[in-house]
Amino acid sequence: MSRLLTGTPKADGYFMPAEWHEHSQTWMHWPERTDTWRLGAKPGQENYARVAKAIADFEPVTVCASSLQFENASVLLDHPQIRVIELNQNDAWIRDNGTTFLINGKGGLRGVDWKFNAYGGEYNGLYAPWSTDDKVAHKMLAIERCDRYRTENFVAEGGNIHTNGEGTLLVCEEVFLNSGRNRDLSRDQMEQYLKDYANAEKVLWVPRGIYEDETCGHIDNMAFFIKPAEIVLAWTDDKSDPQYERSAEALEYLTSETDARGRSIKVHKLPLPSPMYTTEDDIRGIDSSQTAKERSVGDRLAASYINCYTCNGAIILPAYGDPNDDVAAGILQDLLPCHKVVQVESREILLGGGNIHCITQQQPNPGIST
Ligand code: KQY
Repeated sequence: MSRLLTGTPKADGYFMPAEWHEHSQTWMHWPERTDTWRLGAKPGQENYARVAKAIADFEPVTVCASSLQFENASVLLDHPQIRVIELNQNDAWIRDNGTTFLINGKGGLRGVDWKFNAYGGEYNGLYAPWSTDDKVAHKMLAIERCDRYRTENFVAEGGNIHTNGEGTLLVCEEVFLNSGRNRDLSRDQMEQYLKDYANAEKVLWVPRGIYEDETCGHIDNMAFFIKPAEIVLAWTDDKSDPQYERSAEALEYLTSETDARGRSIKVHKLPLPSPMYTTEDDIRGIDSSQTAKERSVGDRLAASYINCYTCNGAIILPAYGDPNDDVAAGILQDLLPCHKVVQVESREILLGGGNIHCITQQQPNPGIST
């Protein structure tokens, strides 16, 4: 069971720990919808399986598949550390429709069930319906017997919330200020929700995310905390690329900021891969539909190495066959010498509009203090 709590995590002493806090497990979905994932979702499933197995070499993984896909997923995910369970979805982005787990430093584990509207609801959402996705967080918490906080009047996705686990959140402004999310709330009201439900004292608002990111610019494609007062930022030196001014303004903002404890933020630039575009092959085999985002040849893909995932002892890093794959891996390896950087080719996930961080959700070990 999962009781619905009426207070806030902040009032109850629960907080969102940093992604590097030890995990009990990682959660993922299993892609299925054929109007988003080409060729019956088979290449997408293979890509999800590669990510799941890479993580499972370091920690247990739970993959949620629909009843139709349970058997198939179980075969493709054969690994001693992976369990497949039946749990329905509208699409396969558990970073966003899943719970944000919270701990209290005394062994307690709870979760936030953010209201989810498929990245913009009827205004500019990416698919419809999204009601099954909006129940995923509750179901995860029920499976884990954890109590739940629900933000019925505040839409948020986990992909737009990073934390250093020490009172500072990192979000992207263009997502929260987009009319499809919380048009009746002011920025201050949204900040208060974030502070109350992730339990933080300070929110860093990066102005914009990656150019043409269909989520409206999720922070998990643009920047993340690698250490409590150190952030890695997606970067290009190409001033003719529309991404340049986005990265430059984020750099200027972050380097002028401090975290909740008053520490200056150190920013590490992580190069982007060369711009990538949707090809005819990428489009072929996507089923026509009125209820999912249309994809066209020549669309700029929001490829970034920032969309990586920190698990116990490793960073699972997107690879694209670009010369910067190894540059990015080297930078992260130098920053985190005790983690193993594991590169997983992820173009197929990118074609669905996200990447490795978007398809994973960490469950922190509540017995470990931060
Ligand atoms: O950026 C993410 N956290 C998710 C990407 C979702 C894309 C939906 N098509």
